[in-house]
Amino acid sequence: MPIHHFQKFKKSFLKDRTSIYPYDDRISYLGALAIEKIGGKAVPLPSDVPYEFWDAERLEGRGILSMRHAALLSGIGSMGKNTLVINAKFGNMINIGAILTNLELPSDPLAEDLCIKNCRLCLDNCPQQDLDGHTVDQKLCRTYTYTTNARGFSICQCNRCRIVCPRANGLN
Ligand code: B12
Ligand code: SF4
Ligand code: SF4
Repeated sequence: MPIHHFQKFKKSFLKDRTSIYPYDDRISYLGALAIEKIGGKAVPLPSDVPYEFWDAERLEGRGILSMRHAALLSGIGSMGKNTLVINAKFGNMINIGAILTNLELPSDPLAEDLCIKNCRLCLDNCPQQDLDGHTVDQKLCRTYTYTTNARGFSICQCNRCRIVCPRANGLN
């Protein structure tokens, strides 16, 4: 998302569950079309649902691809203890999209670790205490975070682990 749009709509970006991901998916789709135009094969992957795996009892899902791990390996950023990817310029306020392709593309070098060594702000501020520094207890996070507002729209009511991070907006 262009940064001036993001600054203007940050509050709704954080709460939104329904219109941001189609926006991401559209960028991946356009990227895939661009790859096919130059002769490659390309499949855009969904940035949120559908899941590849779902455990209804533990409310635990996995995407077709873990975009955070793909982002780490492609040099976009490093992983914070809140499990979110931190980019040097945009912090953890990035959403990630992915395209599978048969083009052989050179990778960027891995990014430097931006998570602050002795910091625990995200862990200590999570209202559900569902973060352990490596992973997240999805059931605890989901049941607290995802809800509907008075008008029936699906919203994210918690982003504490994202907002409290001193790297939330990058190094600037
Ligand atoms: C399921 C899901 C959730 C779940 C689980 C989150 C999670 N951290 O995995 C819940 C509902 C809790 C969630 C919440 C949120 N989510 Co979410 N979510 C996803 C989704 C759809 C799949 C992630 C997944 O498969 N997780 C399961 C596995 C991979 O995670 P794990 O068990 O922690 O993995 C550990 C091990 O299994 C192992 N491992 C597993 N796979 C691999 C692969 C490799 C190569 C390696 C080395 C290791 C490894 O290492 C991991 C760390 O210990 C992704 C989109 C996508 N397709 O990636 C978005 C995504 C991760 N979510 C995102 C966001 C923004 C959020 C929220 C901020 C939104 C909100 N307020 O609801 C919160 C943040 C909560 C948090 N601290 O994670 C963004 C993250 C952007 C960023 N900057 O990193 C993503 C990437 C969506 C996107 N397209 O941008 N989400
Ligand atoms: S979104 Fe909220 S409940 Fe979920 S891990 Fe982050 S701080 Fe905890
Ligand atoms: S709040 Fe602190 S510990 Fe958590 S991801 Fe940000 S820098 Fe790392």
